[in-house]
Amino acid sequence: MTALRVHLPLLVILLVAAAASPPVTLRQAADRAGVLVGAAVRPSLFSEAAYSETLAREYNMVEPEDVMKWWVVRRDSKFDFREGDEVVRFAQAHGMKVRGHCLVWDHANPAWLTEGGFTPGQLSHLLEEHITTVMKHYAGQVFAWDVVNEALDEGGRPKDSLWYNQPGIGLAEKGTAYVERAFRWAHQADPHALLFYNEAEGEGLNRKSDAIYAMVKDFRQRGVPIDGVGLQLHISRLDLDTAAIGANIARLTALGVQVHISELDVALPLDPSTGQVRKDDLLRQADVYRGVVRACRQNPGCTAIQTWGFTDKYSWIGSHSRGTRGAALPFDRAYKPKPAYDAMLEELTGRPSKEP
Ligand code: 9MR
Repeated sequence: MTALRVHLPLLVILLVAAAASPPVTLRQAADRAGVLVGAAVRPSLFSEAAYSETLAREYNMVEPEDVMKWWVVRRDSKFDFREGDEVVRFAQAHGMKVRGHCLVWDHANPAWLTEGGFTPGQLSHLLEEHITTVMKHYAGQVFAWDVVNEALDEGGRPKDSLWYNQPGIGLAEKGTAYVERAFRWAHQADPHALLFYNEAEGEGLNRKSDAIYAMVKDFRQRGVPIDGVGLQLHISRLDLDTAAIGANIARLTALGVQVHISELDVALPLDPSTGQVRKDDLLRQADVYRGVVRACRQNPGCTAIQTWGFTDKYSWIGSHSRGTRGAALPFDRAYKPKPAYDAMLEELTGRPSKEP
């Protein structure tokens, strides 16, 4: 008791100082700003101390990069939640939210499904069972789901796919009716989860984003349960039109849905002999990160900013580009924050993170 009395004023001073001091991590800044800052993760890397420590320190949300996809959860036709559960356990241990990805996509599906010769009736049953079982397993643990991923082509038309028309779930050539069916099943499975449509290259103003807008507007008018749109933002150009992204966020949120920046990364060209990036590219990359975070923060309906991984040590870009591009994320290969990190922190706090 005596010790408490002696130290109480000191404790109060420390608490006040802590509340007033500038946030030093993305997570602190995001918590104060009331926004989610997340990263796509691979649970096989949780055993690497720098990976886990950086993740838990800097982020308040995680999303499995791959382990909640069909090809992991349904490697054979039985359900296997072990790797997804590891992500949930990590998040719970560190007070983070989990964003689920993804229930309906024409990629990352197991061969038994894509080459099984199923009829539309059988596929419809399989998809309903999948959405229902996965979402019920994670109910209360995964707060938001990418229900349907990348269903549209560049022209804004539904892509030919297993779920749409090859052979589809029985709604072939009926536009976005199969997307609607998936959202309705998802809502039945977990009425509390936020349901997102997630898309690539429909972030600014173009035919694809016009089609997303039209679909969401139609869904909202007819009471189809959709809560948000994920704008992926895999960026490979450093002259990004962030005003167009801001305008797209504004028109989507005006429909009453949230927007999540869901897969942000900014790939840079690598020197073919050294594998290094140019220093001024890192600064230009930081400006892109800054522009995206700013476009999101300008709109209260944009509630999450997530990068696709967080360290350049582990990113899909390397293998995808056969080593010609990379260094796309806010931390370098040694987990050191890059200028992109500083730019994110500045935009989240509203002021420079470092003294000049
Ligand atoms: O980064 C993911 C990579 O590890 C997988 O091999 C690939 C196929 O499942 O998916 C990558 O993530 C994609 C995401 O699921 C959807 N948007 C595009 C992402 C990058 O390709």
